[in-house]
Amino acid sequence: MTRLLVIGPPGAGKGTQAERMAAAFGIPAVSTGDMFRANVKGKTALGIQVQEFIDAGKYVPDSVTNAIVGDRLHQADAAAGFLLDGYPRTLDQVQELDRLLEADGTQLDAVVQIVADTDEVVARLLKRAAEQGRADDTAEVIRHRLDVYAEQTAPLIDIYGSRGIVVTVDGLGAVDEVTARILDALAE
Ligand code: B4P
Repeated sequence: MTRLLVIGPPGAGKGTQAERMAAAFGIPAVSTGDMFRANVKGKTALGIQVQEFIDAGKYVPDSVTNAIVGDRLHQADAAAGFLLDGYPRTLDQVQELDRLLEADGTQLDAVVQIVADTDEVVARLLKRAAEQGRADDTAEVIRHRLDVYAEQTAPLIDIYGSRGIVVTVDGLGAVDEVTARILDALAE
């Protein structure tokens, strides 16, 4: 398993599990959310451009997101594989990823869908808000992020499902339990 992606609603545990999966498979985790937040923190030109979208819980425009992922996947450490966390999130991003992989003569091995109900993800994100104060973890912005996910990203699971590469895992329970479920499901 060298080319993976993890998908699920905000708060499902994507970032949390992505780190663990990447370590298990010896591949880099590529998180668009982390890359955007690092740029916002560093006040780079990209950070200044994307901050308003992230703080409002809106998706960063596809052209911007596709460009940073394209650059990242062409770095040497991603040549033998990668784990994408939080990308693709739109149909346009799926098409761009398909194009990138085809150009490299590769394809995705699996799409891990982490499932968690709305009450649980809202509770987790509000807890993170209290602990870390992320600008997009307020109750109102969380609601908007969940709506955007349902409208724009959830339909992508059917696209990958029709390719027969989706592995669905229950995201409830302790972090270690969820990791074990994912690794077991990928080993089947
Ligand atoms: P992300 O960084 O991807 O934010 P997220 O959906 O909240 O997921 P995250 O990985 O942080 O949280 P997780 O579920 O692991 O995106 C942030 C923003 O960036 C987006 O809203 C958008 O503006 C922009 N963006 C990113 N990618 C984009 C793209 N492709 N296109 C356009 N825009 C894009 O964890 C949440 C919390 O739950 C954590 O506190 C964690 O500790 C906790 N948790 C995890 N697992 C748990 C468990 N089993 N039990 C209890 N708590 C758990």
